[in-house]
Amino acid sequence: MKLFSAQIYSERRSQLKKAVGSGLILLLGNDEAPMNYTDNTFRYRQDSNFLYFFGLNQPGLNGILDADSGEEIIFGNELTIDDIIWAGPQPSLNELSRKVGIYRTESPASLPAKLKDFKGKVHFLPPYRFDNKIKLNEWLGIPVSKLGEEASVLLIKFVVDLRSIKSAEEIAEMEEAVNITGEMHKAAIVATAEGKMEYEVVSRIYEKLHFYGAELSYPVIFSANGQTLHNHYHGNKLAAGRIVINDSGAENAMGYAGDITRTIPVNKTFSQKQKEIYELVLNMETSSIALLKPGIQYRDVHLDANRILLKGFSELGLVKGDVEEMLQLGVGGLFMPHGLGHMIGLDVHDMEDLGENHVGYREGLERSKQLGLKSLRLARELEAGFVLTVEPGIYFIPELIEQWKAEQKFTEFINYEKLEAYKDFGGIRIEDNVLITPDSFKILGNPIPKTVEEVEALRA
Ligand SMILES: [Mn+2]
Repeated sequence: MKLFSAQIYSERRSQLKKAVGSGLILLLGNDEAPMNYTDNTFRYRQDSNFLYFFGLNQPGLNGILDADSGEEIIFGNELTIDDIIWAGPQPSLNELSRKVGIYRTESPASLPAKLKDFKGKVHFLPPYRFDNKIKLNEWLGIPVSKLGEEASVLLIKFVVDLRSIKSAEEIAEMEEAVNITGEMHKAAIVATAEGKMEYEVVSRIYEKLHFYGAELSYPVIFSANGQTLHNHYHGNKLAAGRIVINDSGAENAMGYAGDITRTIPVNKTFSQKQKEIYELVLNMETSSIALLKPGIQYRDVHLDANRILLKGFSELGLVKGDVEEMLQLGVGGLFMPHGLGHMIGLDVHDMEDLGENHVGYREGLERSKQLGLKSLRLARELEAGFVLTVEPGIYFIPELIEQWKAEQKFTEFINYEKLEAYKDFGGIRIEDNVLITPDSFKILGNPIPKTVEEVEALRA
């Protein structure tokens, strides 16, 4: 198991205890999750908050931090001879805990009494796994349905503050995750060909992923029906003239995520019509990235990407009228019904378990109800040390176009007649992972083919 130095974890915990001030901070690890019976489990994934503060990547652990006394304890079972028979020799919990700066371990059986006897407030984060919900319910006597609202907002806010700023060690891990992801994407571009099944190309993505000892950071989206935003079906045959969206990413050994999207022509080259839309999405992506620096609101960057889309569509004759008015009304939502990006780190949507608004919004910054803008996960002002995705897209969703047309929505702006010719177009998305530096930005990882020329060169 790869770990940062004990000092890094100790400092994170000290900062958290100091910020919370008083009470007991309870951080639950994840257990194994059964697939079809208890001992046949899904791939194990530790909770990201537990990883961040305790580093230990194994099931059966919980941690407490006493903000008053300073005491830090990991609860978990010590190895038995049965564990060694079935899982082989391994370091003891006590030895492992010392590697992350924890000098006291106790049996899981002593945790409920400790929580019950504690006189002050017990701070916990919103649970998302059912077994952890049951544990909190039993230990704290809070109904399962109330656990979300009873979670400590104070703790959530300080965890978000700490995890939002990535250290140099974390950025090195993220570069590695993006570099493995880049290899997956290059393999997919090379493997894409007319007549192949989508899953054949997906198998090349998995091959690279596993070659580098990584796991997926989220289920692969690889589809010739890229107009469906999260399309996990891989059973289509790649037909001439289609374009394929590949949105896939690696999670490296320490749990850091990459999240990259490229769009690939099934033919060896993009058609003129595809190229026009592709260049527009590329312009949205590179222009958005060029704006990134501390202090800028990501909501404004999202809007600027939409402005570029609307200007481009005006030139293509797909929309007409005043661009600023269309931007205000949310006309672009028809073509990009999602947000420009999100924070990324130990989670692909970083800290989404703690609540999207705690991560991406701030007091006075309200979430819009408009299609597109309402799905913007990150809207707040950026700070140095943030890592986020920039992922504009343009999609022609026949059902959505039909619905807006039937409702006569924005008929003064949208040329529905001309849109007919795009209903079988599919979708295009381009995504990179970007670090906010003290005065600008840095795209993480080695470059991955992105321009029309680069993608076509690799397809050839
Ligand atoms: Mn993403």
